[in-house]
Amino acid sequence: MTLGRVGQVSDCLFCKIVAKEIPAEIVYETGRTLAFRDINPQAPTHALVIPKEHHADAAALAAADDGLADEVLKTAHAVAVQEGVADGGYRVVFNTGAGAGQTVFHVHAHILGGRALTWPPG
Ligand code: IU
Repeated sequence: MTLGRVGQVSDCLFCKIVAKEIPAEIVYETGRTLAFRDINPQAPTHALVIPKEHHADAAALAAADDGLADEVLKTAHAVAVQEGVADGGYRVVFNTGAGAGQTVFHVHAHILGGRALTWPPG
């Protein structure tokens, strides 16, 4: 990987969204997090919450141990409230590793809501 500006990786798609180099429909932003709509929504509400700083997956984010994981979760809930799905129930999913379906290796929480969500997930 190539390191670009501090905390970002030049060939990472989500770092490019943070840098506003490629467009995304941003729905919420804090100092250290960004939320935007998933381009291939799996529910009426489907947003992704990312830390602006690059961490490959949830394990790497947890290991950073500097409060950033907390901020990602707080943003996730704020997005659910803003989108009107908090009362009806919503799901926060971190696919972690290719075997779990992770395809973009900049950690992201999927926020899914607005329909009945079944268990177990596929
Ligand atoms: P995954 O957990 O890594 O599989 O999720 C990646 C998500 O990123 C997936 O739901 C894509 O639809 C989504 N996404 C996006 O919103 N914008 C993009 O430009 C790309 C992927 I590439």
